[in-house]
Amino acid sequence: MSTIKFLGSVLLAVVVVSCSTTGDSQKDSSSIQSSPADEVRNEMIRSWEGYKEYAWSYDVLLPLSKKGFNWYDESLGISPYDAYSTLMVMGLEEEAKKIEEYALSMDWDKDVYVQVFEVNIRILGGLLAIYEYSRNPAILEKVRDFADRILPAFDSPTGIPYHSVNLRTGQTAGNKGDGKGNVVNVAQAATYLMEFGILSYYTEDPKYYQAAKRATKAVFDRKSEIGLPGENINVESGEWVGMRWHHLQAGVDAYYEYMYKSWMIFPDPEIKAIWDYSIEKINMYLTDDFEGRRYYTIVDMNTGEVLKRSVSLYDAFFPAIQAISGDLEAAELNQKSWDWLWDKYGLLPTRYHYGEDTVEYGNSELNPEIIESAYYLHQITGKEEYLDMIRKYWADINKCCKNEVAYNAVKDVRTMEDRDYLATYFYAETLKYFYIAFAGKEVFDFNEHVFNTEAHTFRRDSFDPALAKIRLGY
Ligand code: DMJ
Repeated sequence: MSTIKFLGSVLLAVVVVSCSTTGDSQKDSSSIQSSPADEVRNEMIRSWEGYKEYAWSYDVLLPLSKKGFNWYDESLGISPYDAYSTLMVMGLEEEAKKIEEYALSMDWDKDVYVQVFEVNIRILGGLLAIYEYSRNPAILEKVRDFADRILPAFDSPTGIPYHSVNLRTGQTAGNKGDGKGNVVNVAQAATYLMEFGILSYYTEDPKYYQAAKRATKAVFDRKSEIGLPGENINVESGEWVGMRWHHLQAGVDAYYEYMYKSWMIFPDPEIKAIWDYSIEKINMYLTDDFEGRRYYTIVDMNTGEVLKRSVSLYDAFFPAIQAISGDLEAAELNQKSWDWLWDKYGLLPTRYHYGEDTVEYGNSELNPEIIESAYYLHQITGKEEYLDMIRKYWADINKCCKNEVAYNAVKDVRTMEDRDYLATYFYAETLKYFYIAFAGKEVFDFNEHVFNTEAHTFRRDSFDPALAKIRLGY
């Protein structure tokens, strides 16, 4: 653990200073830490000040060395896109306005290859959230410009996007790093229905949603005889590559998440049919009740045989989707297992082999999924136990991972050794879910919103179902 851990007595003073530097005088009373929601909000202010002071214009904050880091040769300035909707939800409009101006000043004519999946959920999702809140037509033009620069990636024989695309030239590239050529995982192949649907709705141009839908169908249509997709697919041949296994983990997760969530705002019957079919297969083959706990496991896509009793912290998104799609019993059982694993280490390890009770990858980037699911369950069931879980997660994250500037990842949850990194989704998701869980319905009404997979927030009533049918072309 870092030697520069935050002392309780110092907290209030730092927060007061931070609040006064944001210019958001409208809610400065929060500098008096009267509630957990205020505490989270103050930590957002402090952590955002940390990014601005040490890493502004970089993609990511390195909070221990106090500098910035870029994903590529050129910065995309990702963190602000991820911070915007959280600042808005917290009522920090003046800070958010600065990000709107920053977004307007951004020139996307950059000679850089970007990962289509990652920039879609973070930058396109973030830009759409800026438009959702501001209704600034110039922002919509920025969104369209950015989307048109990544759209060439979908021009493949299967309709599944290439791994990366050059923002200036539209040239595409496969995932060369793994030596497999034009290969993407299922999440990279088909996590576009929400952002592209929202963009089609606002621009009244169906081409975005149609590209996203074609990609989702391309994956779904290649399911095995027992109805399961694989994990990695060649975008040109449509062949499954590597291990023929299936799971709900990173590499697949948001494929399922977007089927259900996009249908919530854009009731396309074809997508609903894909979801209905898929959830039945998940329940049939992936469900694994092991030593009294409910898991969703790794199986052979062709036979359904369990290949490895292992989970990753990303899979903790699933209780949220189970809960919102109506399977509360399974959602609660599943969340119990995640909470049990959290208690074992005081954070979730990236990968845990529950069959052997061993940690496979011990690192944590303070990922949001377990908090997200506890939040959904609290909202949907009203049970206090889920709020208690969230209180515990907040206390533990503050214990392990708070530093002088913001928060940091850990190299291993067994040692809590610090890692000098703060993922951009800590701003978009982790702090947002804590805040809205504590702040309650008056501040943020769960039933009125839908979240993209990076937790960018959209009002459900922004999208009229009859208009959606026309604008998205289904
Ligand atoms: C986020 O970037 C998104 O939620 C994505 O879908 C997978 N998980 C990370 C955070 O863990």
